[in-house]
Amino acid sequence: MSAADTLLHKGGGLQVVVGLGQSGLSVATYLAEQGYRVAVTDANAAPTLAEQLPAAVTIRQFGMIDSDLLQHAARIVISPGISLKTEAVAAARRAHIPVVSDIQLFCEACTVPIVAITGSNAKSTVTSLVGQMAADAGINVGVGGNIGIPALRLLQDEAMELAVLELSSFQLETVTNLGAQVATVLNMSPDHLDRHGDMLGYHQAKHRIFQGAKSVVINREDALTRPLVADNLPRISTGIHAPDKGQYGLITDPDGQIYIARGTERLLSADKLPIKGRHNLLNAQSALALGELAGLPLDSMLDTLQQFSGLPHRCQYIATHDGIDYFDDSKGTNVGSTIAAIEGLGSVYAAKDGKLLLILGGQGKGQEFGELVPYINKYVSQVLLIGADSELIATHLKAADISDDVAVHQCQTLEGVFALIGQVTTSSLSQVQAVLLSPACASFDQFSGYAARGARFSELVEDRMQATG
Ligand code: UMA
Ligand code: ADP
Repeated sequence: MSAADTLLHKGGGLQVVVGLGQSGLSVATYLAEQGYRVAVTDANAAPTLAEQLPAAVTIRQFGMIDSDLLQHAARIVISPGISLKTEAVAAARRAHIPVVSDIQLFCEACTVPIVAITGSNAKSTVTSLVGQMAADAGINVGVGGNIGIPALRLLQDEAMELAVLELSSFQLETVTNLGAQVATVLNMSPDHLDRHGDMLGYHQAKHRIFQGAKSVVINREDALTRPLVADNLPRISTGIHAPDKGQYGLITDPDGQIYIARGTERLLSADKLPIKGRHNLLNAQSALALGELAGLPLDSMLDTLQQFSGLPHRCQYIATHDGIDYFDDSKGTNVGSTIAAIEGLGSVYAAKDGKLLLILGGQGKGQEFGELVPYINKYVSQVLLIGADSELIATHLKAADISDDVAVHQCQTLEGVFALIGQVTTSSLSQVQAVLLSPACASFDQFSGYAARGARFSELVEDRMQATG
């Protein structure tokens, strides 16, 4: 007899958790505490988190996503890493069994205001900034979601006054009526198309963040960040141009000094921010606008901006060796983020007649890498390719007319990159003043994640410094 046969009948209240990663564990624990009957299934035969499951969760089907079990569920809670198209899940949906994410359970139980943040890029940076702004303003804030702490774990703090959530398209695709105090889509560029099929599917998933929102923050330069349905909600915009009254933007003085501004009021000059690059000036504005709509005091938010030094693996300065600066942007996992990194750093080095050496590649996620070419042609002299999709990337770059002045090398691995780096950076023709790891790809073909890829990069920089003195 299968485990499913011993279970309750459909509708009898069984909650089936699909996937036993961090979010699956938080869901199973939460639902068991609530007194639900809970079952867990995972394609992995021996998920490492199984030993942390509460004893009350006795039905554990590992080694495959158990279709039979799913058919007996009153509700399925799916992990973000698992596609709704997975056959067992798709069959359950056809049978009209509700499929939700941990975020749905969170928003149904959460009684404090939620700041909800999504976008193709900058989510973690803006989420951390808003969280820090709230904490610095003396608010008991919970920060979680895609950033790494499953949202449901935040509910363990009963004194929490504000929740700041980073949400991925995977977490949003099954969420209804999130009801955030303030919601934003920071920016939209292609990512995860292998899961969502096309930009439309990806856009639809992201825009579920606006359902039931009480106010919104939009990016004036990116029409895809605007809610599609007309509404009269309080709305603040951000952008790189001078802002209208009540909006955020940048004002550039005749002497070149750039300020973050709200309407005509100059709030902070860009050089007071430890985080650099135009993209980070936008990120700072997004955090200010979200904070404003969540009721945070402006002066305190401006203090936070002057303290916040950024997160690891996001255009993070590592070291200077032989006159060359090394930057780890391993979190640059899609074309949009890598464009921001090339532009942000490239413009700094172009001002000194320098070029970038760019390390690209990994798992490509169905993106069009030719979109990088205008930025590469302007700011990069050497492209070193690694990972599973390196041949595909080379083909895309060529088809998009990468300049003959840019040398493209196939290196397979980061170790291969460092074997070549001395040779290409010392060539007087290369003008390389900075090495930038910003792969525009996922890392899972060669690493456990972007953090491991970034850590290996730093190790190899360190080794090179030791070896060459
Ligand atoms: N699994 C299956 N079948 C599959 C795929 C996975 O059974 O087809 C199982 C695996 O064996 C594993 C479990 O599902 O046991 C993993 O679930 P998961 O991939 O959803 O990972 P979690 O540990 O629950 O982490 C998830 C998010 N991961 C993904 O969306 C892939 C984490 O975001 C998030 O921090 C965490 O929930 C807490 O909310 C990570 C991420 O990479 C950082 N996000 C993507 C991104 O930022 O680009 C979207
Ligand atoms: P996410 O959580 O959305 O992946 P992060 O804050 O971790 O975002 O930043 C990931 C990468 O996105 C950074 O390493 C940088 O290359 C790029 N990035 C940061 N801010 C922006 C922005 N405003 N627009 C485009 N790309 C950005």
